[in-house]
Amino acid sequence: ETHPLETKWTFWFDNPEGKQHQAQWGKTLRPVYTFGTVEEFWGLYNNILPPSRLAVGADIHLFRDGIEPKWEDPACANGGKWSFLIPRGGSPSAAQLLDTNWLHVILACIGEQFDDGEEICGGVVNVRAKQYRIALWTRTAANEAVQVAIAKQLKEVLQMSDHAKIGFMAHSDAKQSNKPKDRYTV
Ligand code: M7G
Repeated sequence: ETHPLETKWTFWFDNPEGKQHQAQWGKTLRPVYTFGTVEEFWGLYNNILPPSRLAVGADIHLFRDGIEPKWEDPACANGGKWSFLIPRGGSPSAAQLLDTNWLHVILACIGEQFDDGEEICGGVVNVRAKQYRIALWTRTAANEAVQVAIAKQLKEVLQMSDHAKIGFMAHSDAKQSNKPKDRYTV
């Protein structure tokens, strides 16, 4: 017996070497696996490296089928992302926290745990030298109420404390500024 997901989902990876020049962003970003059932997901998940094992510079994206993990995609163009950092700073638990949080973001996305599933484009992990970043990309940056509701659910899914803050950045703001500011904070 198989358990179909509401939509298919695709993992995308980016090769850190392709990103040395900003002008090339996205050139090495590739879709690698698409799955449509719970069983296919676990088969894949058990055979790919967790994000904590990837090289600095790597990006993993899990996006709803048909949406490219780029600001330029029509589904993302007016959207933004909720994101938070996990500092690496020598703490062995950072890797574990990353892998657990990422799995929970994946399960919340593919299991359609957000009230407004239409808003959810996908999730991203950026592996960087000093920190990891996890993000949830959504469609409608201008709709504060919807974004805030999603952030609250995300914090519940990740069992984040009320003191921990996550910020929302609109892609249009990220495009226009080197130091973009968060639109919303929860
Ligand atoms: P990042 O990889 O999200 O953060 O973006 P990082 O600072 O931890 O590496 C780094 C840079 O990549 C951005 O400032 C943009 O120049 C470029 N970039 C990132 N994304 C997600 C996009 C995108 O979707 N489209 C375009 N054109 N550039 C992007």
